Amino acid sequence: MTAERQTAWIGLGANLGDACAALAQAVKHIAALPDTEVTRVSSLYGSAPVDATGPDYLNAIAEISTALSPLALLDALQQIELAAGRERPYRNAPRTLDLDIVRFADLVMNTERLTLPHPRWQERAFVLLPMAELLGERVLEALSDEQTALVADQRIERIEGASHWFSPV
Ligand code: PH2
Ligand code: MG
Ligand code: MG
Repeated sequence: MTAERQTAWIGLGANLGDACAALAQAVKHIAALPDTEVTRVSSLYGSAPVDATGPDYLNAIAEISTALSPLALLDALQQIELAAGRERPYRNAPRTLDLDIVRFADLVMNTERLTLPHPRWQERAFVLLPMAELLGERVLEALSDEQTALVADQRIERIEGASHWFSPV
């Protein structure tokens, strides 16, 4: 039996080393996962660290179609982070690569390892803007006034269109 494919959205971020190369390489690794296809990627964004210190981040979102379970996907993403030299000295430390599952279909779950949707995705411009690019303005229209005010203060700029920073093989 083949498992049904689901659409999921993965947040990519990096603020150490060659962040652009790390993100592009990560998309290739995600595309190479079993039973998984990268269907679209957002533009590349530059953003000031939110709730964190260190250099500016590069951020983007990859939309995938996958037959992996959420936890199998999480395991795979953590392997890709490790291969990119990811270390976790303290919470929100600068990183060579961060891969977060933002949404997995319409799944809502709350376990020790994984909370879906990502608990803070609507409080972060670096997630909201690329998600709105892929899913439309309704992503922003769904925000509360508080959330809108919160993200309005976060510095972010669109650096490159999707086709410039990532070309599918
Ligand atoms: N990731 C964090 C904390 N803060 N800020 C920006 N701009 N981009 C990130 O990816 C990011 C962050 C924790 O994962
Ligand atoms: Mg993160
Ligand atoms: Mg993470």
